[in-house]
Amino acid sequence: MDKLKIIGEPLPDMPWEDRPADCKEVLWRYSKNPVIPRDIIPTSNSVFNSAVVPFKGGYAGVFRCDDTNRRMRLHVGFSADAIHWNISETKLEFECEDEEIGKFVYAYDPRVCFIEDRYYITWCNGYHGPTIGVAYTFDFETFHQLENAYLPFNRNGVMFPRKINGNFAMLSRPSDNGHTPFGDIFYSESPDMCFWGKHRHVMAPAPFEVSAWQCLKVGAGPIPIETSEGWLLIYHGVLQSCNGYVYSFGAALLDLDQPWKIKYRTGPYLLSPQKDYECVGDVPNVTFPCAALHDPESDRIAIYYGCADTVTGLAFGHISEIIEFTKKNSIV
Ligand code: BMA
Repeated sequence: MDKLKIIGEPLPDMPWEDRPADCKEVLWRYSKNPVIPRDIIPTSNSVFNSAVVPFKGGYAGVFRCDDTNRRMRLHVGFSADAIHWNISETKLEFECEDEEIGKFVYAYDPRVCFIEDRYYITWCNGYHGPTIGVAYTFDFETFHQLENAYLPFNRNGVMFPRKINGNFAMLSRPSDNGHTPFGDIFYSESPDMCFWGKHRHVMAPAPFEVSAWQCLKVGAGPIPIETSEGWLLIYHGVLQSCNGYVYSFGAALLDLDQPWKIKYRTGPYLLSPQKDYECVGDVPNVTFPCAALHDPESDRIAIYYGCADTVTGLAFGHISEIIEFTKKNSIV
């Protein structure tokens, strides 16, 4: 491969640990996982499926904190090192010009994406069932809520970090009102972050006999990373075992100009629930990535993933190795 080019701001101080000597995997886990415990704030039952970004020389995040009523809430947090987090004890409140849209029902699985001059937050928003809520902030203090992107039911709204074909672009996964035993990833564009269209199919679950970990449903994970090999998308896939759903994750490379076209897609998973904290919790056997930090210069990536719907884990890797692995083991 020609010299790989990775787009993004330098992040030399991002969280990092070298690959352990005995590790042969593409990704390896942070030795002090889970990086965020379930009870980091007094009222949280669990903190998982959360989004972190570089912010003002440190880091900010929007965290899924289910409370001890087991209600799904978002909370803002800040950190100097992206490992030790100070998470607000009060839930994130959106400001919204339209009362009907701004009426809070529930919020979960946030993603945060910096585009041009602000941070956009997308999340699974309760509006007659789950759909994709959208908001923006400049400072992680005031959040302006916009129209929901889609009709219900939808989950896993993940924005691209720049406009594509002159439009904002988002991946999502139409779903049902329950635990959705199906799910494909779709791509949509918007000229104004209000009206979404140009919907294109991106990815279906894989056939069981080809790649079983992703044979029931798939959904986009962190914000895609732009590289000279295409958009690097980390996505989750689900297998249905006799014991329930199992959530693992893999990678795909999407065409830069037509991101609904998949160039490569991993057959083997990159990470699956194997550690106790990934297998035991409120929902066993879930590894669910929602954010990644990366440093183009050092080729490093740190992936934040929810573990068993209870705590947050961190895994490390090299972008070039993930790309090489994806191309070598592609099922496309
Ligand atoms: C999905 C979402 C995620 C969750 C996963 C496993 O449908 O609700 O938030 O991590 O199920 O329970």
